[in-house]
Amino acid sequence: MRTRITELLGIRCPILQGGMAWVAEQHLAAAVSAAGGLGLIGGANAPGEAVRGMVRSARELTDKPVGVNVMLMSPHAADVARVVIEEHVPVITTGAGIPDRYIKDWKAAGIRVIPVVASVAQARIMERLGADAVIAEGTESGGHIGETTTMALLPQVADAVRIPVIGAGGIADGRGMLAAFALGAEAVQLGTRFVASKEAVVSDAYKERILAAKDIDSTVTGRRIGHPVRSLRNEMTREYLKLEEAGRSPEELEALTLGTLRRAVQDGDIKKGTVMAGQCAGLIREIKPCAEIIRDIMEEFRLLAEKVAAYE
Ligand code: TUI
Repeated sequence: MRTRITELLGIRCPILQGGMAWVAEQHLAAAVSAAGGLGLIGGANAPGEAVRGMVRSARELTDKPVGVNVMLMSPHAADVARVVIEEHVPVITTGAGIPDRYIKDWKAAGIRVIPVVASVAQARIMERLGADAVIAEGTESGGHIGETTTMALLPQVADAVRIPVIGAGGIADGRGMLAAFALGAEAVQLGTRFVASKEAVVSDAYKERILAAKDIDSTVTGRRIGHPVRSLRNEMTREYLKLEEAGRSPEELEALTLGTLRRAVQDGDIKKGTVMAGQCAGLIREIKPCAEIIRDIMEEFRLLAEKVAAYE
């Protein structure tokens, strides 16, 4: 299958894996890339040298391209920005900010740069800065989110920019992918679906919690402090929302969640840890290998596209 994104990235299937903190390490990224999509290593809050290690490990696992997501709010963002150049990483996605300080150097190094945006204004800025494409991420996503739904955001971003657009937020199967393409996307990015994969190095408790999730099981913390994060409802989110409602300070609320994503991902503490996941968690019923996830999505996309095309 060919779109401007498959051509730009040299991949077989227009499916990217989100650069999720603590989850998107070398095993997951390599598995997605080996299966024909684009796997990414999530820089998150990791130091540059830790990211370098993951990039090199991924290269041992696959000869297909693997990208890096640079989380711009990280204290190590500048460090990671330099390491990706030194390591000749072919593709960078960015999140939680505008990569204006780095994009020139990345482009000069021949790197494809694909920022995540949550609004039309951000998409226009990224195009002006020289981005190769943008990922329009709706509020259905897990983790740090914007306000607008994928359904409304994607076509407005597609109308606003000439560079190709990748759809993200709430997509977990071929139906979601076809919908995103109808809205103007030339690829999709999936996060939650790949957390519940065989290769993700994530506690069984976290994966099982995604399988058990219903449509209404996620909630958003941090809206009042301008830092909205979507995760599955548990003791942690209840405590957070209670304190947020009581008007506690941003510092106190930040301190409450410190280290809690790692606790859920690695230790399997899904009660007091933070279980970031998108609204599509309720669609996911089975842990599958990444190759099967991608194959099933592509097959469903094709069958459904034919079915839709047959309507008069
Ligand atoms: O970045 C994400 N999702 C994330 S980052 C993350 S790490 C974290 N952990 C705990 C608390 C906070 C963060 C977890 N999930 N998605 C991409 C994304 N980027 N969503 C929204 C944005 C975004 C936000 C602002 C992009 C650009 C932007 O520009 C800033 C501005 O001033 O307009």
